[in-house]
Amino acid sequence: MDKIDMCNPSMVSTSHDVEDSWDDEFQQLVQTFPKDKSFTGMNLYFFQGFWCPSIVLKAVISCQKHFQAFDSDIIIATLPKCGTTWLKALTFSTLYRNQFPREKNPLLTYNPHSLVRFIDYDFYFNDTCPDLENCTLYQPRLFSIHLPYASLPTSIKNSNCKIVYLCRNPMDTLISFWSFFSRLRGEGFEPVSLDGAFKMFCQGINEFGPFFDHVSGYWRASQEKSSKILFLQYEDLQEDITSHLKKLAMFLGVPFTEEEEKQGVVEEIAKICSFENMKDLEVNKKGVQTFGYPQETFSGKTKTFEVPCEAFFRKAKMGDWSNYLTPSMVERLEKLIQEKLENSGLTFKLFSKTSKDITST
Ligand code: PAP
Repeated sequence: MDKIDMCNPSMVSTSHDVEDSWDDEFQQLVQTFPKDKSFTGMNLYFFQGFWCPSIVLKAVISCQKHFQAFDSDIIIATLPKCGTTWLKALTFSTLYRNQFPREKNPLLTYNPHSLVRFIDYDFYFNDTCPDLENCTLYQPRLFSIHLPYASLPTSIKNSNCKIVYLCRNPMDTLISFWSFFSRLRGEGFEPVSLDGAFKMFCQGINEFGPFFDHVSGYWRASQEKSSKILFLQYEDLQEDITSHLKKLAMFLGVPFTEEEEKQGVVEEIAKICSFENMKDLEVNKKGVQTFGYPQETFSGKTKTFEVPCEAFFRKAKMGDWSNYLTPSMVERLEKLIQEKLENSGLTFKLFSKTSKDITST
């Protein structure tokens, strides 16, 4: 098995390795796509209106061709660094709560990314047409994906499956993104400059970006199809997890019963999934998360990449951006938020430490 090492700074250029492994037909197809390098160091291709990381481009095309959604499926959709790990934990614990003993939530021993696999970064990473009939631990099937709404496999859009989307204010998303990749590059290597990261983020050049297109795509779709898409914001979950867990359970078709509410099941799930609890679990302090779904059943050469689990748990603080962004950066992003979301009805809570309390833009 080939391993793409996310912890090694050379990961930043492994996309070259990925490209070397593409067959001629694919190389030719990809040559027609505009190319750039993200501030994370990854090669990106502009494809169907978004910046697709080269390591996952083939998987994206495969899943668009072959993924067959069931009406009962639940899909978690996010941009990276918007709270994917948390949403996976919350959805897994809520949806399957009656399928394992309360004191034995698998989250206590597995990282959420092992329990809820990516369609793009896991199942289709090594296999153009994997057998996904019974691929999840419990039923109904629960998957996650980073693709923008417009690029989802058609069967996800056209079936009755449900999508839970989570976004986060762009300032904290950027800082979380930048910190994650700066840390993964390791010591002794040139740090990723925040200035450069900021400029690229504002231009929309980042994994699955532009940020605002991703968020707006799901926002509009959720307005049109509210029973299919639940649109959530990280800041709202942080402010009131209990009522959002109830909303999530209702949306998933598994509302909490009065009895469960009396027994404190909602608070129990919130606590298990809390940042404080999850970051202190042995698996998340010492474990390594492997992506690429290295199943033995997959034939031939498989590629995987690993991320230390602790990297998914940094600070989880709202408004942490105010410790990093300069006033002119803040001004530019605030203008961008206004411009991009004008008349959409969507706003972000920015939670700046420096500007009194909450800035809602
Ligand atoms: P990913 O795209 O690499 O999966 P993702 O989980 O989407 O990352 O986002 C990581 C952010 O969620 C981190 O934010 P920070 O950098 O601002 O700290 C991480 O700390 C935060 N996070 C992880 N788990 C939780 C949780 N249980 N509750 C709240 N926030 C969390």
